[in-house]
Amino acid sequence: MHTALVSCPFTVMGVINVTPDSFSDGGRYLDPEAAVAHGLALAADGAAILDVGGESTRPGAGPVPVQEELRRVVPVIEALACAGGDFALSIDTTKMDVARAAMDAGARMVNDVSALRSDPSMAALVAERGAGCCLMHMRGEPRTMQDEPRYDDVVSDVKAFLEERLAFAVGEGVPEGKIWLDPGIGFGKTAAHNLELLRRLDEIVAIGLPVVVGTSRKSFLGKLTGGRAEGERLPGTIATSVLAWERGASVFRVHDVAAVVDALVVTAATVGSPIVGGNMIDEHDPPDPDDEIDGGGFDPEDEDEIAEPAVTVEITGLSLFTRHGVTPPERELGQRLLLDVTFELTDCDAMVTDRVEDTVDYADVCEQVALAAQERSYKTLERLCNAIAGRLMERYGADSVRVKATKPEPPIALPVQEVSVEVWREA
Ligand code: HH2
Repeated sequence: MHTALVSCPFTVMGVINVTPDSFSDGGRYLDPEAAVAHGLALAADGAAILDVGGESTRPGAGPVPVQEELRRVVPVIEALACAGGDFALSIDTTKMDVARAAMDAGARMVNDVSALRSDPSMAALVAERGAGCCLMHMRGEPRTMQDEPRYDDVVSDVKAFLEERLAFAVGEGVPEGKIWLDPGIGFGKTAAHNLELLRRLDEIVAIGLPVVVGTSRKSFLGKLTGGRAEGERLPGTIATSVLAWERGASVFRVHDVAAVVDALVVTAATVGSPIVGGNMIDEHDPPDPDDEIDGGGFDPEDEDEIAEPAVTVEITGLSLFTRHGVTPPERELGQRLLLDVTFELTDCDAMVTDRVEDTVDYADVCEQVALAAQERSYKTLERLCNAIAGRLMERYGADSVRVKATKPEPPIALPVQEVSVEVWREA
């Protein structure tokens, strides 16, 4: 079992192609037993989602009849759901009948490379089942998509397409919090288009939903490296995944899970969020006994304990997308939360000096709250609030911190406007 030493602010989706003709691994997992064993190995390597597909989308690929696609994917999904584990199952299909059977068998997410265009009833099915959904950009259809692809501006065109598809899905009843977006690397795009999309991925990320990137083993990586074959494109897959993470992508659909997870863990640890006051946060660190120096009790001789003027900093309504929840799919798909934080400082020189440098930077506070909330997934709002409180105390030397997390329209049977949890900590 792969165990990372730092928290992982990303999700890796392992590819299971139950096909005879997929571009990089066609025929290897056509046998259901081989596909299931492969899926379990990918999960052990760190894949939080297993994406099972029974129809190749490689350029020039023809359609697979629905009965054949069902025959390929359903037994594999059933067996993986039965085997269980800390992963969610996704079905890579454009057909509603396949998506429905896959969800009956245990899939919780539909990865539709047509972005709900191929089958008009797909959106309603996804909404009705409360499933997650990945909307991907593709120009045309696999058979013809690589015939001289042209765009006015590939990034703006892809972004407009994804925004339109997002509005459609939401209009059909799929909650925004269940939707991921994917620029569709290699789907009706030249190598230059793919590179432009990766370079300017932040423009797609700006839509505000989790962005999926699938560069794994794709042909533009071969072209860029002097014609490397599919099996030799892992360095390119890693380079593009790391770059996409740095530009804001959060989900990576890959064949070589272990290597990509390692690369992203190291990247996140190096440039990412888990740094506080110069120290790497390690959940396994024992508490520091020096924290207990003051044994408590009021001592009138102790200047530190004489009441001083205090400053209260309050930030309300910070809207964030976080990965918390009780079930693995909830944690993988994430949900929107509103956060209110209040903290008290006795040591705030700005009260006297009136210098901006002597107060806290509110933008930095919001950033710290977002980093603490998003750097890993939590099962409970209590733990999430506590992590934020700890981060604020450590960074600003706050004497007390109050963090409130509010979840609008919680998924419970009775009509409730919102639920919230508040955690209060004192130094
Ligand atoms: N790429 C492939 C298939 N499905 N889904 C999403 N969301 N994003 C992608 O980039 C993507 C995808 C193509 O890869 P693969 O499944 O390995 O190949 P094939 O379609 O030939 O089976």
